[in-house]
Amino acid sequence: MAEKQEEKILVTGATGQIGTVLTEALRGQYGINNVLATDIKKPEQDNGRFEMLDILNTQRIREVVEDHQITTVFHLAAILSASGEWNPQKTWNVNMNGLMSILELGLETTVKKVFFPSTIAVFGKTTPRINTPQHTVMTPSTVYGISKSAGELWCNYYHQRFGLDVRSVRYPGIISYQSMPGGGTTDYAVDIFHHALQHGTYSCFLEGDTRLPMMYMDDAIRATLELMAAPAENVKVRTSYNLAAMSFTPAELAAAIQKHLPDFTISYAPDERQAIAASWTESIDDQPARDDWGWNPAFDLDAMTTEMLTQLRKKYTQ
Ligand code: NAD
Ligand code: AKB
Repeated sequence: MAEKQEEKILVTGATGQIGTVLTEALRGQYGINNVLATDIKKPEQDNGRFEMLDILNTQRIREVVEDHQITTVFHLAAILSASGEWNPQKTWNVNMNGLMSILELGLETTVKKVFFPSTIAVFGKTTPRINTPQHTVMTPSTVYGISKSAGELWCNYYHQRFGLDVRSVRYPGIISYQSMPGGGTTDYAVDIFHHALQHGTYSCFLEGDTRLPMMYMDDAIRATLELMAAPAENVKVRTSYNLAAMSFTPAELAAAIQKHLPDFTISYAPDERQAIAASWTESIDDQPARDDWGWNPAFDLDAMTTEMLTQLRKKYTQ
C-alpha cells in the first residue's frame, strides 16, 4: 500500500480508447494527484491532471517526467493498424521513436517501470492461425504490426541489457462502451453496438466469417493492472505476453446481439481493412500469462454483449 502511494504515473495516449478507461482506473488505484494523463488530443471530460504532450517532443517529455518525478509510464500513444497504412513513415516515427524516448528515460530519470501495449497485429500470414503460441513466427503485414513487433524486441533488450522493468501484453481487439476506438481493424466490434441501438442495422467493413481475437475493456484493464502489480520475478516474458478472452466473427457477434435485439440486421461491405484482418490470427494461446501472473478473463461473447448493450442503453437515454 505504501509503495502505491509513492508511485507517480505518466500515461501517454491517455485520451484514446484504452487510455480514457485506464487513466480512470489508475487514478482510482493510485490517487488522482499521482496520475498525469497526456495526449495530443484533449480529453472530453476533465477528470484530473492532464497535459498536452506530443510523444515526438523528446525534450518536453523529459521535462514532464522530471517535473513530476514520474516513476511509471503507461506508454499508450500510437497510430493503429488501419490509420497507420495511410502514412507509414509517420506511423513508424510515432510508434517507434515514441517508445525509444520512453525506454531511454527509464535509464536516465526517475522512471523505473514501463508498460508497453503490443497487439495481435504483430502476427502475420506465416503465424499459426489457431491457438497462436506465445513464441512463434511473426511476419506482420502492417506498419503498425512491424512497429509493435520491433517495439517488443526493444522492450526485451532494455530489460535484458539494462534491467529496466518493462512489461507488455499483446492486446486483442478491445471492446468498450466508455470510449470509441481510433483507427483500428477491430473497430467494427464497437461500432456495431452503437449502430444496433441507434439504427437497428449495421454495414460491416469485414466479411461475416472473419474470426479475430477480442477482449472486453474490463478484462483488458484488469490484465494491465495485474501484470504491472505482479512480482518482477514472475514476469518471465519480456517481449510481450499473449492475452486472450474470446474469438468471434462479425456474423457470430451479430447473432449475439440479435438475442437482445431480434430485429437487428447486418450486411457486409468489406474494405481495405479486410486484408489486414485476414493477415492476423484467429485465436490465441495465453497459457504463459495464466501461469506466470494468474491471468484469467471474465467476459466471453455473451457476457460482453449483454454488458455493452446495458451500458450503451444507459448512455443513450441519459
Ligand atoms: P487510440 O488510437 O484510441 O489512442 C491512441 C492515442 O494516442 C490517441 O488519443 C492519440 O491522440 C494519441 N497519439 C497519437 N499520436 C500521438 C503523439 N504523437 N503524441 C502523443 N499522443 C499521440 O488507441 P487505443 O485503442 O487506446 O490504443 C492504446 C494502445 O493500445 C496503443 O498503443 C495500441 O497499439 C494498443 N492496442 C490497442 C488495441 C485496441 O483494440 N484498442 C489492441 C491492441 C493494442
Ligand atoms: C487494431 O485493430 O489496429 C487494434 C489492434 C488489434 O491492435 N485494435
